[in-house]
Amino acid sequence: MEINEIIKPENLVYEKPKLMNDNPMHYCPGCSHGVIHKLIAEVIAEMGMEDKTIGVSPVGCAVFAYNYIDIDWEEAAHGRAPAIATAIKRLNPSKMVFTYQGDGDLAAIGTAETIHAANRGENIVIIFVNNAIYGMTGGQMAPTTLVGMKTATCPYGRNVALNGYPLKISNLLAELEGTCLVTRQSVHNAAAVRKAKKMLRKAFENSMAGKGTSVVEFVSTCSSGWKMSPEQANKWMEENMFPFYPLGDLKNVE
Ligand SMILES: Cc1ncc(C[n+]2csc(CCOP(=O)(O)OP(=O)(O)O)c2C)c(N)n1
Ligand SMILES: [Mg+2]
Repeated sequence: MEINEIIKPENLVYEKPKLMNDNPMHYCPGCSHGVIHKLIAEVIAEMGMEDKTIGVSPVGCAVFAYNYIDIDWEEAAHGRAPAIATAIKRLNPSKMVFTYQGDGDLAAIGTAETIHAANRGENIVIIFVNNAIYGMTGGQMAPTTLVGMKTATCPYGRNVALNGYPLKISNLLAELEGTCLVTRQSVHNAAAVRKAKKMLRKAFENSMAGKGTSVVEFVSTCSSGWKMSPEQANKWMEENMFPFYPLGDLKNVE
């Protein structure tokens, strides 16, 4: 095939998701947020829910998520996304509603909102991007920071006696009656991306079927906050994050 033929959009194997617009992303090289955005955009379009989806943006690095995926969005104050999503979904049951939250947002300042929305079984999807750090504000310790992991506020490493244990909040959420799906995924390689997309779709379908709350955790990198190259960060995540936050379903009610 001639090169001009190959680069015709219909002949390309890879296509940018239709819902992702052309705004340049502000994320750092190697950041997991961009890939996760892409999966969300693909799943919404494949479900034909472009005009019926409302995302709730967080406070954190993904605060500008509304700039990149062309659906309706609502911005929430730090940690309050599940409460906002509750109101949106209850007032508009025909809409598909999801929150997008970092570990600081979901597991620190928003713990109460997260646990109670899930315990009420709100028909929403909670997308939880766990990079074990407060990325946006300069890499401070988060509830999910691993023991021994160095951050701006624990430069000698997280110390259990001082800082307590890392919080496996997805495990807590899986214990609640209101959740129907709690799964831990990642986007560090092609196989993981495919698996994550499948679970994301299941989560969105659950919310429309009225099955309760679905939680999709993404164990993620923060190369800037971790002070590593994107490649080192992926490797570090595999070696350190996955043993503590193992990938797979914690709960999947058919
Ligand atoms: C009420 C309130 N408290 C604190 C902040 C400062 N703040 C902004 S982002 C952030 C942490 C975000 O971390 P996380 O949710 O893990 O997202 P990430 O940036 O790592 O993706 C904090 C504490 C704020 N914006 N509002
Ligand atoms: Mg974070």
